[in-house]
Amino acid sequence: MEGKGKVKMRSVLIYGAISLALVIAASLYSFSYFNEHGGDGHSHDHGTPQAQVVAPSMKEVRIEVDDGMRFSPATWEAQVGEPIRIILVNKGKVDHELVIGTEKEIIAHAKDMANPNSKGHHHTNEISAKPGQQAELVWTFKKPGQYAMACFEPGHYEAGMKGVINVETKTH
Ligand SMILES: [Cu+2]
Repeated sequence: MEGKGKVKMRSVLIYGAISLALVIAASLYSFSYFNEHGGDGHSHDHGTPQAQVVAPSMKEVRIEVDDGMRFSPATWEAQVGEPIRIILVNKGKVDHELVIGTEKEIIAHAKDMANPNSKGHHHTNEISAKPGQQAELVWTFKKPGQYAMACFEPGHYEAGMKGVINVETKTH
């Protein structure tokens, strides 16, 4: 009985920590939003990423892009259930984006982008960065397998701007 109580207490603590992190992340997010978008009259909504919960211990994957139409690294590993802070750093002179998902989802997205009627359609699995800027997204893979990332700025995907993420089940 005592053991059960302990487990419950721990989950309450974890829940509290997560809520706190959420509040902090949300305020940081809105702060940076105003810094980036404030006053220039250019409000281009890229949608709110899936989650903005950034814990200090969270695994980070920093992906650099430039106008060479490549992600660096283009291949990386992740584990199922592990939240990853994906940081897209644009060192090029044109906009770049990172769309993440299964190969199927990426291809569906490519088709969607090619359809002129679906412009302005944004997803939670997508971030974009202007030249010299960076963007980030917290992402958790739910199942093992091979996933893909791609940039759908016009012509980029076709030029080879794509990558692979190998997701494995955590082994203890
Ligand atoms: Cu690109």
